[in-house]
Amino acid sequence: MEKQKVLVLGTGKSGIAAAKQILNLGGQVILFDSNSKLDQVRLLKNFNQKDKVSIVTGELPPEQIIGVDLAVISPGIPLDKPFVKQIDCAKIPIWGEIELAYQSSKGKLAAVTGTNGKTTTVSLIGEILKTQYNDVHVCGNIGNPFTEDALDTDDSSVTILEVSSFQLETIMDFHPHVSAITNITPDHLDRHKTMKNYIKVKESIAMNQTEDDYIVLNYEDPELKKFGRRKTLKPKVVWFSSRHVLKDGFYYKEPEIHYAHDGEDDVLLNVHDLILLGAHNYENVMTAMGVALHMGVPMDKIVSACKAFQPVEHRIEFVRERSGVRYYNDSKGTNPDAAIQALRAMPGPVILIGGGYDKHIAFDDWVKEFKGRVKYLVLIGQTRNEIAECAKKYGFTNIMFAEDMDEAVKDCAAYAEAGDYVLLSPACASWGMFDNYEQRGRIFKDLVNKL
Ligand code: UMA
Repeated sequence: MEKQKVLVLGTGKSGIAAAKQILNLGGQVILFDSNSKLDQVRLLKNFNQKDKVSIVTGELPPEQIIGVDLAVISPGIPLDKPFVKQIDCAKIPIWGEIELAYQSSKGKLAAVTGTNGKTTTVSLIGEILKTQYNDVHVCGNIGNPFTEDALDTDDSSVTILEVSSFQLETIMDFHPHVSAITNITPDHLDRHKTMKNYIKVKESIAMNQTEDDYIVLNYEDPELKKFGRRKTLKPKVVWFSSRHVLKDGFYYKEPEIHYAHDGEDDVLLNVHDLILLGAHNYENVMTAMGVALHMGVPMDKIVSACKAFQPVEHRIEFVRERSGVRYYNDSKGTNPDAAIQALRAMPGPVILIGGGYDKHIAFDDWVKEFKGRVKYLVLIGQTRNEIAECAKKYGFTNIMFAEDMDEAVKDCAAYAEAGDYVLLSPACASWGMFDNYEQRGRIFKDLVNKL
């Protein structure tokens, strides 16, 4: 990287962290962002005066790519953007931010992808790894870019990464020792266009793994079951199942999680001893157990860490009880499948806040779950008309529209009765109304706490 001229695309968290890594390695950075409204002076405050960094916003003039050795792309930038094609045509290699970090990182690496459950699983794996190793890094799509940590790792370090499909699109040598795919259900089809593409990109997490590595897969996911049985798949497969008793792997049989291996069947824990709720969380626990075991953590430490683990922020997170109404924040429910899980986890009638950015996904499966569960649906964002039409198709008509989260929360409070559950679980991304799902969740919690 020394003396190299690197064009970093995107000035969000990933772009800034990638630029800093390149500067630390002695490179020179041009930071580009297609948002012309960005404040360049504010962006420059991320760097020292002596740093060799310049900023370009709006259009990318052709002269800016002259002499560029490498481009590093942020995950949120689609690869079919004209400026990305322009760089590709100029034969400049394009690495994802994850790949850049991977090239400089040391120690053991595990990576988890999947449509849902990634964040809980990765956080739990992080907690388990900390019981065994001194230098543990938890990064990636979970919120802190891998490039922020990569240069701080050494041979004794252990890194657990959450990787999204966006990040996997631009890997090259990226090679985790243990990988996991939690599940694959429709998401991000605005970007990947077809389910086939989306599945392929998720499966690429294993593309550089060898026979010495491991991949943890969901036995109940039809796509992953096929993938795990593919002859060309090199890593050893560790299965987990929430519905079938397995002869080899982790499985849940109410009320216990078992580990079947070498002709033995060990009962690991009773799920009532977990703080995490719901069958989807038992799947997350089994994924984490599979990853941690093959990252060298003894089973007794794994089990104790699982029992002590608290739910992560924005994932079926209890906010408060007011006048007998319990409020839950599931802002991380950014697709129908995640939102279905949250809805199923609610023990009583639900007033549901849904809607947001349009990822071109059908809402039918989510809406079908409303019957007998949802009392009122409060809709916000770009997808609200589409969701309302879909709900009406299935005979659900208790629908309200709100202009913003403030109005949505007030509507919920006005309609909720003691014993009801108010749930923000939008089945959509936050973009368009909020910067990210974290901001959406925090605004919701603030408004609920102010009621
Ligand atoms: N930008 C352009 N041109 C474009 C699109 C975006 O210049 O055509 C610029 C934007 O103006 C903005 C920057 O790119 O300045 C944003 O980059 P980014 O969208 O990659 O966002 P980061 O802040 O770098 O955050 C990213 C991940 N975001 C996305 O993948 C959209 C974060 O995941 C991740 O936590 C972070 O890197 C650290 O690794 C968030 C996410 O929503 C949580 N992920 C999706 C999901 O979980 O479903 C995939």
